[in-house]
Amino acid sequence: MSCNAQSYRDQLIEDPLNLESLLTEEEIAVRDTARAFCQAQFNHDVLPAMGALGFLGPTIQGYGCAGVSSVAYGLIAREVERVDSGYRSTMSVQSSLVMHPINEYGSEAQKEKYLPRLAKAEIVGCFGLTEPNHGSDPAGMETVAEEVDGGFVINGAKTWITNAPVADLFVIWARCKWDDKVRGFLLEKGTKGLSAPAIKHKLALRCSITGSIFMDSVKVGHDALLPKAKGLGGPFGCLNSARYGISWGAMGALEDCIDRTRAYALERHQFKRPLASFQLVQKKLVDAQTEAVLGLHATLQVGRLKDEGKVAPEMISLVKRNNCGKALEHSRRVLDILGGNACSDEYHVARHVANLQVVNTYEGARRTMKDRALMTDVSQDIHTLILGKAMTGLQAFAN
Ligand code: TGC
Ligand code: FAD
Repeated sequence: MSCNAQSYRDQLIEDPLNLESLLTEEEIAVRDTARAFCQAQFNHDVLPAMGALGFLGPTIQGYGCAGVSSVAYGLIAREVERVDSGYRSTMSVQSSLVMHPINEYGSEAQKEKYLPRLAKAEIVGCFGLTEPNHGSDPAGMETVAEEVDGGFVINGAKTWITNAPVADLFVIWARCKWDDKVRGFLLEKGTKGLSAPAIKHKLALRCSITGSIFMDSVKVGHDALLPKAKGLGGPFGCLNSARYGISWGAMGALEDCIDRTRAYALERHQFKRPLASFQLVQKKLVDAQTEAVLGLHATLQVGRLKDEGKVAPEMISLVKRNNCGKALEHSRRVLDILGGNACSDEYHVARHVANLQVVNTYEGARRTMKDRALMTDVSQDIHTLILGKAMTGLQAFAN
């Protein structure tokens, strides 16, 4: 052991399997910048502040983006989600679901027009895939694009879209009438027939703004089409990037729940002893910490493979499924340590729990609890099916 007993114990609390030793100097610098930023005041001007630090589209090379590793991107997501999943949502939609498709599937003109402004959050973007009748099953989408003189006409509706009510740029996925293939289109705010009302009174992710999108014969030019995306692989490719970031972020939220409940358990006394001295309380903390550490190390490995160009979507499904599920399960368990204070927003853990329910749901994973009392036997439908198909070669989504 290279460190003394005290520093080893400190490390056991902060970083039990020494994740830090697996990071490059640049990744540690990005993580520290993100951590310092996230301690500062957080509000709705957060996106421009993130842009100024290079946190938006951070893995993109050029166009005013930072060009850091996927691991560094994950470390940013982890720090931001320690504060609130809603801020990470806002950030990852801008980065993974708006800048990523423009960078991957856009023309040079589209990249030059939008990426530098998105990187600084001079404009905000949103990603419209989910529809009122098609969530887990985007293949059934009803939004259609028709080619007309001078461009395209788009009709349809999207729902539960992060950033939509404040978006300047809408990445819209639509089925094209001429060949029945799904393609992406860039719609600008203010275009006739395009509206994006907010979905109000959300119980979770309250600091991110969510809305519907209605497109009533929205006419756009040929330059609105993302030329390099044809078929569902287009939107699903974006989900790989977003799901990867969420895998880091969910662990950050869980880490914050652990830090807060550990501190509370050390301070709060019952039966003349700190709560932290009771074995059942220690078990909750240890179980949660173990899952956070294992989840982080697994996601680091996926990040390294991603940076080496060796990642498969199923690897991302595996860590998205595991980390979101474990974060929800263990944040709920440690919430108990707060007793009655669990229901006060002053203690923050219940807010994380509510957020993590959504984080588990969007991007294709939703948990069903077979044993709600013990919260032990859980499954996450869509990623379970993706991994089940990989293991058996048989797809179980539909007949
Ligand atoms: P399937 O037949 O499996 O595939 C159709 C085509 O897509 C390709 N593909 C992928 N390509 C890249 N990456 C992936 N992960 C891919 N998965 C599939 C596939 O190769 C095929 O290509 P081709 O060329 O042969 O046509 O499609 P399916 O319709 O059977 O898909 C099944 C399923 C369940 C996996 C898929 O529908 C799915 O993932 N559903 C979940 C939907 C979802 O995750 N929606 C998320 C919406 S965005 C969001 O929630 C943002 S929240 C962000 C925030 O606020 O943080
Ligand atoms: P459904 O598809 O109706 O599923 C309901 C339940 O049935 C789930 O438990 C599901 O797992 C299960 N189920 C479905 N099919 C199967 C099957 N074959 N086998 C077993 N079980 C199945 N979407 C975007 O496009 N862009 C965004 O920016 C975005 N942001 C969001 C922000 C928030 C706050 C929320 C809540 C959602 C957001 N979404 C976004 C939508 C999100 O991706 C969908 O809610 C999610 O994909 C699930 O779709 P659904 O809600 O229609 O549920």
